[in-house]
Amino acid sequence: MSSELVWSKLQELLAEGLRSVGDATDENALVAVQKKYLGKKGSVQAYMQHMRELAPEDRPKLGALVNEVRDKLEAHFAAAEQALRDAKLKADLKLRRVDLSLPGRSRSRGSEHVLQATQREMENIFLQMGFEIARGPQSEWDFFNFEALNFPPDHPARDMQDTLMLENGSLLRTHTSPVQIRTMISYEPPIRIIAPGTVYRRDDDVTHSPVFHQIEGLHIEKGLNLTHLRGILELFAKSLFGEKTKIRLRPSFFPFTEPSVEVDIACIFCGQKGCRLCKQTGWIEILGAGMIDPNVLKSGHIDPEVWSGWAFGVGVERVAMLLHGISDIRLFFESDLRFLKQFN
Ligand code: FA5
Repeated sequence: MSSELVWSKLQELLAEGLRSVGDATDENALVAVQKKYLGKKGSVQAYMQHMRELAPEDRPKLGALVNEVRDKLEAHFAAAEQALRDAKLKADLKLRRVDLSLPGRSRSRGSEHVLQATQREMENIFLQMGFEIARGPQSEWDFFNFEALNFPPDHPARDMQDTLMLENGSLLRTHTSPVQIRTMISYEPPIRIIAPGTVYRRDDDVTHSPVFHQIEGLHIEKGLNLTHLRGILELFAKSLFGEKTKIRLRPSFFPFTEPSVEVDIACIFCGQKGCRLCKQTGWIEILGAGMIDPNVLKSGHIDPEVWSGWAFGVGVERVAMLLHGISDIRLFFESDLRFLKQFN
């Protein structure tokens, strides 16, 4: 083929390509045209095969011309593609009508969970009294959860708190009391801490949840006795439930305290006349407490001849139920917004 012929054929090809682009009415058609003219095996590229037939001085000209044709076609394709997209968008927008008179969609704001708020309120009371916050792990060793707290290996009190064992031999802690031992081992007395956290037990009814929260209190100082414990707990109950709130201490048993007590508050629902929530007794239990057993102080490397201490463990859910008059503990964990929103 002579070079003149190649030139004119290429010009024809360009004109034909441009026409085909103009005829393509949708994206698929455009892609097909693009492939036909510009693909690896496309018509423009095919002209390079004529290179060998040309005089050597004409060959660079052919390369330049093929490039020029390709560039022109490419620019045309890009413009056509954009035009098709614009047309599609325009048609799409035409179909949608924005009704400015409709109310806007507001985003609902999250808020603190009622249990979190209750825990914070309880913590603040003790923080104001000079207690500090300590924390311990939820997967705990038998030593801290039971052994150091004076539960002998076969003690029946372990059964009451039966819980999940983990593969590495630890367990899900059944109370926040292990933080007592961890704190005693790590700090020199005097010690005044509260330890809030999640605990786990094999419990499940309207007032007992398998996962719940406690706040442990621990005070170690010289010369402490039960009246100090009583004084602090009375102040705590009055701050939470009101100035007129009465508390009572009942003898109880915990392996790690001696003497041990269970603390009740006078029923705030019926004014002690007797109701469903206090089971007609006029009193509602909120926590366990006592003077720390000397064996426990020894487990914590503290000399019981020099130091004495008291401790308590209060249930956060129990307090929240009392504060808000809730009779089923499971409501806290169901994440039903109709229930949760009433506390905002
Ligand atoms: C204890 O857990 C002791 N560790 C408390 C303690 C600490 C005593 C320091 C002495 C010194 P108890 O099992 O009674 O005790 O639980 C304490 C409180 O946790 C209860 O009064 C109750 O408020 C709450 N509680 C116990 N079990 C559940 C449960 N399954 N669901 C919700 N709250 C619970």
